[in-house]
Amino acid sequence: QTIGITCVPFSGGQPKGGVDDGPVEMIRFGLVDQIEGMGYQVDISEGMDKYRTMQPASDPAVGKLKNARYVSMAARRVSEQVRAHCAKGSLALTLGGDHSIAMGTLAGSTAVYPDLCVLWIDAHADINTPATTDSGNLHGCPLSFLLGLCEPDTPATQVFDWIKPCIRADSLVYIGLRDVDSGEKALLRKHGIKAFSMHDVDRHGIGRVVEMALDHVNKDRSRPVHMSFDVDALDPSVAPATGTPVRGGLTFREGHYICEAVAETGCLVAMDLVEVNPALGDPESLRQTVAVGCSLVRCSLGETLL
Ligand code: DIR
Ligand code: MN
Ligand code: MN
Ligand code: MN
Repeated sequence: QTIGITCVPFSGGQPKGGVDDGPVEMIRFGLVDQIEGMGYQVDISEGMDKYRTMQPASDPAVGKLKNARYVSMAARRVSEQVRAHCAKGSLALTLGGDHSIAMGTLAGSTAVYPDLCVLWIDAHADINTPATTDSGNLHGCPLSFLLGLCEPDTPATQVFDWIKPCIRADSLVYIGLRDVDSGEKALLRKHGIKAFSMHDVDRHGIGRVVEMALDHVNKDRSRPVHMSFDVDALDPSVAPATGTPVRGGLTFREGHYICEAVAETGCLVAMDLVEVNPALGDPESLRQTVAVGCSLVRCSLGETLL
């Protein structure tokens, strides 16, 4: 089995610099050697500087959306990389970068696996539309584009016209939510999207939550799975170096348990590990967050299965 890695040093989906250094720090930490050490081939597609150089000279707000053209171009490039990895039969591993790049990873993976289901592990729902977003940060919006929930025929949909709706509402499930905007709550309700918040993790335990989540989108464990893991799903005591930390998150073990359970299904075809921001916090916070990011990836590839 080959792991096709796409590094996406990109921060245009939110205002804090540094998240574009997430991939290089995870690679520097030894992630490629670690994955090869598990017996996989690694196919790492391109250098690190492509995304920074594609920023348009002028990118005025599109409605409320910030850096919309830049995000669109970057995500489109990501989609081509991920699609190519999946088409070769590799497991597509994407290292971010902020979560707006998931517009690209999921556009790419669903092009090859139209029937795949999505596990979104995050403190946030990332489903704001161009109309509901308060911040205008596109890392809070990728799912609205992928699910086709954006208001039609607006300037925003024109900038992102290459994204076709590719995920059905009943093929998406969340784990870890605890900071969801009111407009997002309305969308989750309206479309009947299944979400396991931290309240559900407290009530049922992570084992039961993962089982219920997989039962919802993948009852007989036969569909391909794309797991998009925002490191801010973890508690800030476990993953401090991230742009929008929220108290009361997943413990170290709960986060790893999710990855192990997904590995156990044997259905994983794509994974994103995003929002590691090495510029935030002291050197120890950075080391801890990079280390936990790498360890989540390894667990998702089956490291701790006996
Ligand atoms: C908020 C925060 N819902 C927004 N989202 C974040 O900006 O749309 N996503 N931090 O990762
Ligand atoms: Mn988040
Ligand atoms: Mn985020
Ligand atoms: Mn996110």
